[in-house]
Amino acid sequence: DFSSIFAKDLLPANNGEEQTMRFLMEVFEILLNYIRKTFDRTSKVLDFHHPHQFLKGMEGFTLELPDQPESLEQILVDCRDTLKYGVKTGHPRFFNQLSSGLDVIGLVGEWLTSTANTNMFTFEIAPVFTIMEEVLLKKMSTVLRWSQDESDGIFLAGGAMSNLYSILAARYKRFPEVKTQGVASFPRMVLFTSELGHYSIMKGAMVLGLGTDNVIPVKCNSRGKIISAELEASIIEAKQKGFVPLYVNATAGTTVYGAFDPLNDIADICEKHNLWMHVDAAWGGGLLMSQKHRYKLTGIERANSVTWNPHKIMGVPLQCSAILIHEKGLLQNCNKMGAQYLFQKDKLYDVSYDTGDKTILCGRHVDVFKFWLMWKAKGTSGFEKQINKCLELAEYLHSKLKRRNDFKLVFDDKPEHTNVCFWYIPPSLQEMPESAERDSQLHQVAPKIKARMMEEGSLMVGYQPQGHNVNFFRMVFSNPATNKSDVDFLIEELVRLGKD
Ligand code: ABU
Repeated sequence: DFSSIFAKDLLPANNGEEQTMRFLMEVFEILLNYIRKTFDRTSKVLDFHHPHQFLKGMEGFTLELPDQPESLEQILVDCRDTLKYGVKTGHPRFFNQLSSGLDVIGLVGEWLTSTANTNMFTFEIAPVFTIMEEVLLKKMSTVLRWSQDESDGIFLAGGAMSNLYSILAARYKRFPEVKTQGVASFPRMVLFTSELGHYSIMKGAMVLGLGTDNVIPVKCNSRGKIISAELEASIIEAKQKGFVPLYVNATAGTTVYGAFDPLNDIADICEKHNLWMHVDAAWGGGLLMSQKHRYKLTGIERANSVTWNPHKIMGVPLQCSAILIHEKGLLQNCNKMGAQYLFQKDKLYDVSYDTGDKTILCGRHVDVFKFWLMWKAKGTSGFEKQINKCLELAEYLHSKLKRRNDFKLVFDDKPEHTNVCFWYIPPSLQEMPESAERDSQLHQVAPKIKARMMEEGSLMVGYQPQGHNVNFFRMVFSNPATNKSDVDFLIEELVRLGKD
């Protein structure tokens, strides 16, 4: 019973060790229970409540902050409730996002990281973690087939941030004076990206003062890949208008369709017109670990920069995202401010390991330990098996849906990544001829099913419209806990929830 024990009684309080140990053991029990439930298919993926219910407080769970300390008994209740009302993203039937799963070694890595509670800016205070980062970046560069002497990088807070850094590095490489003079002194720079690429390229252009109007979307073919001829035509047109084509973002694994752009063709165009080639492989990068699937990213070795998120299909707990730059020293020169209170040059060790000035941040979370620990525990071959399994599940779902007339696939051909996009066609629409009215009714099906699945908590899958396609489901596999039985369940559950 912790009802008369308070935070002040825990370490560093005198004689606080016993209470601290008892309290942590209780917390561990709560976490272990949650982990058990996460993998239990009879347990719900979520216990849905609306925002206003959280704000009002429910069943003794209030989010209001008190003026006086509450007992550790209440703190334990709060911990239990926080997990109870959250979403079990490691559940084998959570398919909502590109990042899912609950890797026990990764989790241990995250616990240890929080316990160490340090900052990545200097070797001085993170000696082990800064070197681990270096080791991981080198290993990832080797997987990219870049020479280690020419590669660099840093772990950042997500793929959008990594994409932003790629634009920043590209601009600095072309116009280093922009660092001191700002954009006003320079010609209008334009960027190119797939019309189906991630919206973070637009955000990057906005943040860096280039402007979203200067991001030129490039048309894709029917499978969602950039049409290289369209890219080259857009570059030539931009030059004729007097703009400076700076950068192309190619995508390896688009967010919705999972498409891979033709990287070698894009590299040829970038070389010909002297543009920086970035590959957003946040989602697709993991496939490089698979001998069977890595051919889909052929040409990535020619990129100037790559975004790769191990927190997606590699299953590393959030967050873990890297920007890799194919030029040593560029990031440091681009972002360095040399604050003397932090980056003193006369320290006792090799200060090139004070990597914090490669970023536009000051403080930086340790994202590398869990990834390093998982790589040790699985080996490269473990990641390969995990990723191959996810792709096999996507093919299994695709082949099952292809044989049914109550589902329609967005793409009939075999999935390249684990994205499988489809419509569920309820009985009332099955006999209805193609028409605007049918499309309008079909558009409402996925959101209705999604609302029912959230209320029931039996699974979670995302949906969206895309271009001329009305709302459809996007299934993605990235959770090692998911099996074929979960795919069978998904189909039957969508039929059940989709009843007219
Ligand atoms: N960074 C894109 C993640 C989107 C998703 O999980 O669906």
